[in-house]
Amino acid sequence: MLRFHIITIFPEMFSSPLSHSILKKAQEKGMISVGLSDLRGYTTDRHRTTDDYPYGGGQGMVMKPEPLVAAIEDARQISRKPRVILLTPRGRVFDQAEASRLAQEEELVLICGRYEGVDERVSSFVDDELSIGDYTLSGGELAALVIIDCVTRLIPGVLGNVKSPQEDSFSTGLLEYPQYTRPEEFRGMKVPEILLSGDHMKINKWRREMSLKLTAERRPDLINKQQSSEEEIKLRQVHPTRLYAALLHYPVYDKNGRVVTTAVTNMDIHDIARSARTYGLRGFYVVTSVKALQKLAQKIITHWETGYGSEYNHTRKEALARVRLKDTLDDVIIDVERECGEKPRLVMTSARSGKGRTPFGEARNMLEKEPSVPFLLLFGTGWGLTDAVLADSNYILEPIEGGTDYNHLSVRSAAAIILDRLLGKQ
Ligand code: 9D3
Repeated sequence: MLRFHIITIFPEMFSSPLSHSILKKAQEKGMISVGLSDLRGYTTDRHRTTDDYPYGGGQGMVMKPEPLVAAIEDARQISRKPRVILLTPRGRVFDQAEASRLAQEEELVLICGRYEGVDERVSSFVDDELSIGDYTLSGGELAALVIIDCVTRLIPGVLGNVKSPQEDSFSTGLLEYPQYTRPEEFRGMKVPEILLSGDHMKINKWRREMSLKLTAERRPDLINKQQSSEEEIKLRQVHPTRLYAALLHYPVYDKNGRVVTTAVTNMDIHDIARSARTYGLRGFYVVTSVKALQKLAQKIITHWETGYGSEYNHTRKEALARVRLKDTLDDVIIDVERECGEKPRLVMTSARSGKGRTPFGEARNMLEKEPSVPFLLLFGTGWGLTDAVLADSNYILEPIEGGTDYNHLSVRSAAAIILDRLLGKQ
């Protein structure tokens, strides 16, 4: 029996979620119990005040320490071995592994904050601080419910099928394979033949492969978290490229060598997006910090993604679906890190030759040898990327040369040629 003890100013928020489905059954079967403490019961003033103005001024209210700590001390008295957890945006981020640890406890005391936060001194009275993710909630109550739901599912006997929590997608570290039920054909879409075959060896193999493929495509960050190295190798074979490209409109040089911002062009976005799709890049970033130009780029993208253009031309929609708009190169790096769980290596492109340029053959080998490392190809507009970008790059590719004294490829032509040299079938 796992006991949850909630401290909140809104105990009524818990009634409906706790009286449905799995959580309801788990309580009925005596596998969990949920006790609710109304924080107002621990106030001592006439108005039953739980918050107050922040010292030093500023927006919003702060939860007073006295009622919270009185409620915590009361909970510690009642229970033998409680684990007291403060729910707060700055806590460690709750995940499936954390849920497994919590499921081993006897009693969990969950403290729900409200307002803009909790008096700092309350931290000294808790064992742990948890958040449920990087977004802002109005208080800890929904976070507590998320944790109760997730932890309860892991208690043996709560789910009908004892095996299911371990087969759960986050326990294997992979996303779920696609599921189908009747009818066999729906709006022209058929259930994959293999699922009707009755051959369970084949079906398991198909499901496993689909899980691997889906995870590699949509959540490569989960793959990095995985323990088993054999698993990892398989996944990397399914998705060989972790290559991204970024088209920088700032900082670039103009023809006089000054650092400027260039205009976003319709043609560059379209053509490089199509090249990116053709060569299997994970993403193509258009980088400009000028808001008006971002708006223009967004208009170009949404026209083909969701507007009239998406009906008119599906292949272009598919290509433009990989375009992502960012303010700065740093924002691009953060986005790749979020997706892959690792910062990309920066590969700069330049029309100028110079010392230490990486030959295409070498870069191609590198991408093949280290398929799990994300790489970000940087393309400059105007008269090319600045020395500051050069200094931050891990590699600079050798220039493309046509064997004449004229060397003025457009960035979209250069991008296509470079992608072919790095990834094209030979
Ligand atoms: C002004 C800065 N805000 C921090 C991001 C203040 C603030 C906003 C919202 C402080 C507390 C809250 C209420 N949120 C929670 O109590 C909370 C929470 C969350 O907002 N996101 C993810 N997990 C959690 S757990 C508790």
